[in-house]
Amino acid sequence: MVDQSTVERLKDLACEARKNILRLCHKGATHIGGDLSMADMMTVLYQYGMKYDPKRPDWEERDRFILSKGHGAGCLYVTLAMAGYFSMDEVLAKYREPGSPFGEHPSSEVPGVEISTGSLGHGLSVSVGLALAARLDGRGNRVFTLMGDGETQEGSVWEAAMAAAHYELGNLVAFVDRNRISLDGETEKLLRLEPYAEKWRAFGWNVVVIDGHDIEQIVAVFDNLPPVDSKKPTVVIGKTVKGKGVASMENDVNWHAGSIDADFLARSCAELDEARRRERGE
Ligand SMILES: Cc1ncc(C[n+]2csc(CCOP(=O)(O)OP(=O)(O)O)c2C)c(N)n1
Repeated sequence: MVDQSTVERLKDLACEARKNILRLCHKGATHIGGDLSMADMMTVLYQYGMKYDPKRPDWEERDRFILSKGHGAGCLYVTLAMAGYFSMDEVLAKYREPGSPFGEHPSSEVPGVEISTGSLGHGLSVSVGLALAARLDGRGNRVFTLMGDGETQEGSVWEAAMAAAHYELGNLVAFVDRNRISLDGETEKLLRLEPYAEKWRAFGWNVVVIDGHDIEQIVAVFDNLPPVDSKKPTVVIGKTVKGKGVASMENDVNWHAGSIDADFLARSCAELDEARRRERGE
């Protein structure tokens, strides 16, 4: 079991990540609701679970990460900055500037970004290819991807899910940010996904359902991953809240994307700090 000091460190980092996400949203519009819902899973991925070296983004043995829900670029840039690929100041200076690689969707020109994404429904297919290549090359790395739940309404996702099971890709781990809201409404009203875990299971996947904001539960996912040479791909369905951490944004479809002013930024950062202090019992 993981020690409490690691958990507290990760919680501090997740709080810092949310504040950085808000800073970025003040610089220029981001997909803020989904950035905030994926922040805990992304923090644990990069600060606990994944094998990589920010000084050598092309290191052959690195775990691969594909942000399939490319509109979550804001959270990805913050996560990569906090992981040491570049500085947060650089992201804030360059975000959405003409000619900058730090656009509203991630480009492979950004260090640490494996492929450009933003057109939904492709990340799992690419991840299947990368996991298969790792197997064929005899490499021991894993491939991680993160999808939006609305994104998994795309048929291409289920073709990739079939292929992953067919090729017995136990080195593939897909996270789903199950915040139950898409661009313009609730996933279950737009195109029903439930029974969601059963669907993945029926496609031959190892399924883990967690609270996607509970750091201990996310850490436990990594502590209990099946061996890299096992035969079933793993999907982690993280139950999350869109806009998590900023009360006025939570579960509000209107905050799928947007920008915030300086006053909103200051208030939300104070709200996040206060929540973290309460959590620490201070
Ligand atoms: C192929 C494709 N169709 C439509 C869009 C427009 N779009 C951007 S975000 C989004 C909603 C995605 O919802 P979800 O995957 O649940 O993301 P989250 O709620 O986590 O932001 C849509 C439809 C797109 N980027 N790509």
